[in-house]
Amino acid sequence: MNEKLQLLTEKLKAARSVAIIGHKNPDGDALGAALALYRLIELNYGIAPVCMYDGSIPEPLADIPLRSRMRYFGHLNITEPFDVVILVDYGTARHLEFADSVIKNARFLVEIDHHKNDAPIASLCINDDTAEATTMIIHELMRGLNWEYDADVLNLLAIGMVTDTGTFKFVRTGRVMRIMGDLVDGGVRLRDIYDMLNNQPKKTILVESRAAAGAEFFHRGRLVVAMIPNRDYRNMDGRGENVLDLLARIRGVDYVVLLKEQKENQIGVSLRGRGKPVNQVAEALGGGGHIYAAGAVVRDTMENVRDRVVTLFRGI
Ligand SMILES: [Mn+2]
Repeated sequence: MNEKLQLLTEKLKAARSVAIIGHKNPDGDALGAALALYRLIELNYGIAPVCMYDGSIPEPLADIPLRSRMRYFGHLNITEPFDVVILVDYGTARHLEFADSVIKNARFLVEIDHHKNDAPIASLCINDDTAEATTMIIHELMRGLNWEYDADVLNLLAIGMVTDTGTFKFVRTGRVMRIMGDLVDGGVRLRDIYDMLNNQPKKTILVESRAAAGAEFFHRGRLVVAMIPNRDYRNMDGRGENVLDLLARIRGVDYVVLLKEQKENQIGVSLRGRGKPVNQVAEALGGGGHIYAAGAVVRDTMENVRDRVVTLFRGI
C-alpha cells in the first residue's frame, strides 16, 4: 500500500490538471468521495480538480457541500488531456462510458473503489472491496498521507458512509464505526446529515406512498410487491428506497420487491430481503447485487415482470 500512496503523491505533486469522475447517476458515496477528494487535492496540492458527472444527482444531495464543483459532463468543454484522472466508486467501466474520451486520454489513470471489480482499468488501483464505502478509502488515504482537511471534507466523507451503509444497517465490521467516530470527533453532526438526507420533494414522497398503499401480498404475506407506473416514475427521485423501507417494516414480510416502469416495456426491479437472500432472484432476472439488496432491469411489461417475480419466489 505504501508504494501506491507514494506513487499517488508523486503524480499529484507533478500534476497541472486533475479530473475526478464517479459513476453515472452518482449517489452519496460517489459524490462524497469525488468532492472530498477534490477538496483534499486542492488543500494539499494547490490544484483544483475538475469533478464531472453524468445523469442526475438525487434531490436530497442537491445541497451537499461543494455541490457546485460537481460539473455536468455535457456542459464541459474539454480540449486538453488531464495529467491525472481519478475514478472513484465506479463499479464497472460501463458506468463511466460518458467520460470515455477523458479516461482514454488521461496521462495517468488512478482508481479508488470499493466495488468488486475483476477488470480494473487504471494503472494505479487503490481498491478495497472489504470497505463498505469508497469514502472510507478516501478517509484512510487522508490519514495515511497526513493530508490537511476541513469541515467540508469530513462531512462529505460522512455522507458517503451514511448513505452506502443504509445508515449503518449494512455495516459488516467495526471499521466504518471507527472512521465515523473520527469524523464525529472532528465536528461532523450526524443529525445535520440525516436532516439533509430526509429532504425530499413532495411529489416523490406522494408517489412512494401511493406505491406502498397499492402493494400486493403473495405467498402467505411473506412477499410484497409494489409497482410504480411510468407516469409516477417520472415524478420520482432516487430508487424508491422509502417504499422498500416502509413495506419491510410489515410484520411477517421477508421479501420486498419494487417494480418501476422506467419506460414502456422496461421495468427496474429492486429486491430486498429481511435477512433472506434475494441475489439469486435478481440473477434469474438478468441482474445482480448484494445478498439482501439486489436488482435487475427487465424488458417486459409490468404485469409480466410481476408474475415472473411471484413465480420465482414460489418456493419460499
Ligand atoms: Mn459506493
